[in-house]
Amino acid sequence: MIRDIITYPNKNLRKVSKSIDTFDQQLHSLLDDMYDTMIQKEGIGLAAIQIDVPLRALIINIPNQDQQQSKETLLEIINPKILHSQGEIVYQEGCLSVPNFYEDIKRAQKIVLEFQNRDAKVIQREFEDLEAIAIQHEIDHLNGILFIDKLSFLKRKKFEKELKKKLKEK
Ligand code: QAP
Ligand code: CO
Repeated sequence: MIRDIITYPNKNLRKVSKSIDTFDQQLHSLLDDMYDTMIQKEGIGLAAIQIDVPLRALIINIPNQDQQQSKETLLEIINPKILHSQGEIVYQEGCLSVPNFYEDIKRAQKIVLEFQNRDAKVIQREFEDLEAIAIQHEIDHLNGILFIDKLSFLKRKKFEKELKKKLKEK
């Protein structure tokens, strides 16, 4: 089922999401709905809070070389914890909750992550480049942080100006 995405400045995006301790059919439905919603909106990552559910779950699906998204490479990440970060990488990020705005953000290039899958299994794995960027972006959502919070003062002004313009146009 496709659900609605909440967008900035909806204050629920500032909630700190709660850890998940019940791995039941309801959680599986949530993850399935997140996937349907992300694909329909043409996203590559989504946190549960973006569909207004304040739980520590996120999904990532990076397209392959042919720009195709495949469910085989879908990552479902619950209760993530970054154990190590290393390196730096800059990437022009966007967000389904901040539509039509993109800006360069600096993140760790490689992370070691501990998380659970939908069956509660604890997994430790290393991620790099675009997957690592996406995971860090989505973990920020779990803590109420948006990528626009990481902009310089001037770039943040640029964002607020563009947002005002968009609101006027409607
Ligand atoms: C987070 O972002 C991310 O403005 C996921 O009009 C960002 O899926 C992961 C999107 C950077 C890795 C690198 C944004 C779609 C999708 C828009 C997204 C839009 C349509 C953003
Ligand atoms: Co986002």
